[in-house]
Amino acid sequence: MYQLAPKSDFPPFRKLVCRKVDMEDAVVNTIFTGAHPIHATGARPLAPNRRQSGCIIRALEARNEALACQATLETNTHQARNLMDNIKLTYFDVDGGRAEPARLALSMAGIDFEDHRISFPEFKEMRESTPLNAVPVAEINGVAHTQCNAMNRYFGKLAGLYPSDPWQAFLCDEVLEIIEDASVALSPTIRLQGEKQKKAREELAQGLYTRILKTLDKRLQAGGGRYFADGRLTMADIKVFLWIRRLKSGGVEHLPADLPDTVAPHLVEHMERIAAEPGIAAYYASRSKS
Ligand SMILES: N[C@@H](CCC(=O)N[C@@H](CS)C(=O)NCC(=O)O)C(=O)O
Repeated sequence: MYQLAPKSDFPPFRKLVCRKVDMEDAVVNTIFTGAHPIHATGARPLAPNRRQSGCIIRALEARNEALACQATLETNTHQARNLMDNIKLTYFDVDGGRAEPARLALSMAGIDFEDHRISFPEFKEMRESTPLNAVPVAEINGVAHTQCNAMNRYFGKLAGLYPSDPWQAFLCDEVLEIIEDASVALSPTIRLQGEKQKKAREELAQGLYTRILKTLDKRLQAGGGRYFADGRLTMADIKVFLWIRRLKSGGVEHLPADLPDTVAPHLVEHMERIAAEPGIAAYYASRSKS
C-alpha cells in the first residue's frame, strides 16, 4: 500500500496541509482498493487506469516530500529565531498571578530568560516606567511588552504548550480569557477593606466565580476530562491549575477555599493531576529549594 509521509513529520502549524494530504490519501487509497467513496456524494467516480495511478502517486510523493521539506525549514527558522530572543520577565515575587504561566512554560521548555521578581514597594517605584503602569512586563530583545495572555500564547508556542490547530487554539484561548475575567473582577475588591471587601467577595463567590467554575468544569468534561485543549497539556491547563490552587489555598480572604470542591470537583482533580505533571512538579521542587 502506498504510504504518505507520516503526519508526525509535519509540524503542527501545517495541519491544513495535512488535511489536504488526508484528502489525497483518500483518493490514493480509493485508486488502490477500487472503492469509490465519492459515489456517495454523487460526484463522478475516479477510475484511473494503472499507468495514470502510477503518475498520480509519483506526483503526490514528490509534492509530499517538497512540503515536508519546506515545513521543516520554516519551523526550524521560526523556532531558531524566537529561541534566540533575549527575554526578561518582570513580575511580583510570588509563585502565582499573571506571569506564572509564562514563567512555568519558559522554565519547563528550558528556554533561557531573566526571571525578574520584584517586591510591592519596588513595583511602586517602577510603575510609571512600565508601558501601562502594570506588570507583567516582558522585555523581548530590549522592548517592553504587556498583556499576560499575549505572553502565554507566544511563550506557550515556543514551549510547545499551545495548540497549532485553530479550533484547539480557540478552546485554549477561551479558557485563558475566562481566567482573566476572574482576575479582572477580583481587582477592585483588593482596594476595599473590612465589611465592604467581605460583601464584595461573597458576591463574587456566589455570582461570577461560581459561573466561571461551572463553565470551566463543563469545558473540561467536553474535552474528555483530562485537558482543556488539544488532548494534552497546554497553557489553558496551566492557567486553570494556578487559579484553582490559589482559590483552594484560602489565600484570597472571604473567598471560601472549598468553593471549587463544592461547585467544580473535576477542576480540583484536574489541579492535582496538573500539579503532578513531571515538568510542573520539577519546577516547583526546584523553587522550593531556591
Ligand atoms: N491586562 C493586563 C493586566 C495587568 C495588571 O492589571 N496587572 C496588575 C498586577 S497582576 C497590576 O500591575 N496592576 C497595577 C496596579 O495595581 O497598580 C495583563 O493581562 O497583563
